Amino acid sequence: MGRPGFGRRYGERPVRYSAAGLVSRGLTHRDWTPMWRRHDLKPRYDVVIIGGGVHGLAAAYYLAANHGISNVAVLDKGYIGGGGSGRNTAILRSNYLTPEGVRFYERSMELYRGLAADLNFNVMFARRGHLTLAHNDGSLRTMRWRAEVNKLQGVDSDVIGPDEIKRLVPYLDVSAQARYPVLGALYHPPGGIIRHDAVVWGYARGAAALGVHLHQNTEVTGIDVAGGQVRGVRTSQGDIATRTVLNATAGWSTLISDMAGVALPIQTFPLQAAVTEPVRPFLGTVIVSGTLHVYVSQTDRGELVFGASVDPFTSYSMRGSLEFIEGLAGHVLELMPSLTKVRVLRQWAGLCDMTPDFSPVMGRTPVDGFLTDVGWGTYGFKAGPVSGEAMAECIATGRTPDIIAAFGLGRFADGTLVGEKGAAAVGH
Ligand code: PYC
Repeated sequence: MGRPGFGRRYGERPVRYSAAGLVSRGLTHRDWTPMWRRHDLKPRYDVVIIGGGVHGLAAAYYLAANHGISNVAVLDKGYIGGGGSGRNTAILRSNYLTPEGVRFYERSMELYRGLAADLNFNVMFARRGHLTLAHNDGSLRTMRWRAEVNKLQGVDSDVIGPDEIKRLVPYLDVSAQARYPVLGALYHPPGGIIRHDAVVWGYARGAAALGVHLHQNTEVTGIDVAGGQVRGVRTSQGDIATRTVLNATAGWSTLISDMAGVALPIQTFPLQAAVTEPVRPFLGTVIVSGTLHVYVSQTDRGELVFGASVDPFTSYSMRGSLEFIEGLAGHVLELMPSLTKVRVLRQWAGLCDMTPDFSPVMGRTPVDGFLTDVGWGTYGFKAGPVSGEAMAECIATGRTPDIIAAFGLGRFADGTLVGEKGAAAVGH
């Protein structure tokens, strides 16, 4: 797909980042130019994207970069990347359970691998290898199933035993005395972590350079629909006329879709996470234990990032709880008893929009001009690039790309669900 090139046709040329530029600015103390600038809300846009997270920004970027559509507004009621995109644990993988899921997340991995070069922005992708531990025969069976589906789609995944797991993660307790002994693991070498803020900023900068307007602190208060067609969006900063609206929100996806009269089979649950003080690098892989409801990775700075399953109740709360951190600490120590002295620095929560089959709701809806890219459950961040690419294509061409054909809203009426629960990092 041809790229129009930053700023050549649509926007302003951003500074090209390079090592030489860094040194020169260090020596001259010249300020960096802002990554995007503020615009007044225009009365009309070709496309309005609701949600300034990785999904909305990626869709805006690919609309401009791949299809030359740059009269686009991205609206966020808070700040860019302040929702799920800034609250996830930044794990990337494509070792899903269904062929549709594996293909989709693998395309995202491919885009993620090339993203730094594409956006000229260091998104700090680190290929670490990803281990999903099996503590019982049922989990081991699911891991084998996933490994076979993955291999058939060309994705590198295999089931390995405790000796190899120990070799990869020497600090993990794989002894038979553990409360939940490790019987094996699904090993996915291409999995890894990335800097989630950088992904968001990179897409925002890239989209803005191509002419997209980013409107922060702009809350959507209504969507006008007449004769089955979107006509406009009402916001806290004024009204916009448009015939195309993409709902790319997480947490509030049902509230936004309700404004257009499109009911979604989604319930929203908080998911809590935590980070420790930095410690010497000792954990080279991402580790997930569904049975213990925990996943952990170590950042390049040395912090341990932990996450859990979603809280067992629906809520829009984004606060951490003492029960969570107590439970998490116990489970982490069952896996790695030597971490007793590591101190937790911070905990937080994000919102997960869960669908009945753990797959997203993407594409067109019964309201013309109203599209959704929602229902991401605990998988949203991984899917940002491919979702943006596919939704941009869907908007630009009016056709549903094959890669998202299985994820349409109609599947809940047709009974053609895409069951992805078995690929969840942790039990729900
Ligand atoms: O599915 O890998 C995953 C995941 C990690 C954190 C939340 N979901």
